[in-house]
Amino acid sequence: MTTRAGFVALIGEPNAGKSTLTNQMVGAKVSIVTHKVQTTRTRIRGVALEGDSQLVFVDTPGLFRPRRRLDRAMVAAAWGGAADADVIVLMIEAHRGITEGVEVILERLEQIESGRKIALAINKIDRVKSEVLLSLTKDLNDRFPFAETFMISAEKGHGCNMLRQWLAQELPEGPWLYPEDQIADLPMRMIAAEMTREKLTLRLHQELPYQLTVETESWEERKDGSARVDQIIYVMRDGHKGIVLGNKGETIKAVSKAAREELTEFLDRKVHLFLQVKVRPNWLEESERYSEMGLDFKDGNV
Ligand SMILES: Nc1nc2c(ncn2[C@@H]2O[C@H](COP(=O)(O)OP(=O)(O)OP(=O)(O)O)[C@@H](O)[C@H]2O)c(=O)[nH]1
Ligand SMILES: [Mg+2]
Repeated sequence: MTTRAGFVALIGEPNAGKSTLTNQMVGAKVSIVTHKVQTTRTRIRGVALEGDSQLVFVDTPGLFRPRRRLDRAMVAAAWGGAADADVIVLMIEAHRGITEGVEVILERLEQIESGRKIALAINKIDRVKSEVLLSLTKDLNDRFPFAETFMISAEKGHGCNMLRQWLAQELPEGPWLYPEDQIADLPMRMIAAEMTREKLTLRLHQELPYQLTVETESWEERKDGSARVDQIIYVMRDGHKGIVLGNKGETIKAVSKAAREELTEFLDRKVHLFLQVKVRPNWLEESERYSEMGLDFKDGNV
């Protein structure tokens, strides 16, 4: 039996649906998803099988014009993911079409192509009429020599089987890279921190989600089979701490409950989750915060 295996990088503007597609392909939630831009901060690998092929999807942070050190490190991680992949899939939002951000990505793609196949996935087709899709497909293919174009709904699953089948036969021959039953390779403490950050991002408004980070401080396996997980939410200002806690602590309680439920389901055992909020005005400039997120601090240098 000839097996195939390799890396498929999903790239695109923030909110394109990269994490949703990763989860759809894996068949489990390995990467957090929100309606807000810049949710994913580092490369997240999710593993899927198709016939004799093992596809390692590399979900990446969205590509945008970075301002802060964190933004630069995120964008560098995204392009790094693309550069290391066997196949690249550029995801575009059907209803937004060719934005200025997409133009910038297309220009840069030419530079990193180096003989690799780059496919186009027009996502969120559930939001537009089919005429829009035809002209968008033409316009994009006029601008870049995509190996193939797919029209998908990452959320609803439309077109995802065809994309997966195509990707599976594009990967190089070789042994599988992960054990058959492995679906992600992020350490559990990071997955748990991401779950909490997702719940915070869903509940907090405006800039606050971009000004906090979550770290798992300790993870204790208990004799009764449960786990005790302690996490710290770093915020930049006292005022932010108050907002994260909420009136009588109701925000943090709701976040904690939602994150605990998700973690319990993921681990299939009881979890005791403890969240603490700390004010750390300069966390965006601390290298340890970046290594905890899975980012390279130096990538953020101007
Ligand atoms: N209608 C519709 N919404 C979708 C589809 N795919 C993703 N979404 C929504 O689009 C939003 C962004 O999805 P994500 O998967 O977080 O996008 P992303 O590209 O990972 O975003 P960043 O991590 O910020 O770069 C979420 O609200 C998703 O539910 C789709 O096929 N149709
Ligand atoms: Mg994402």
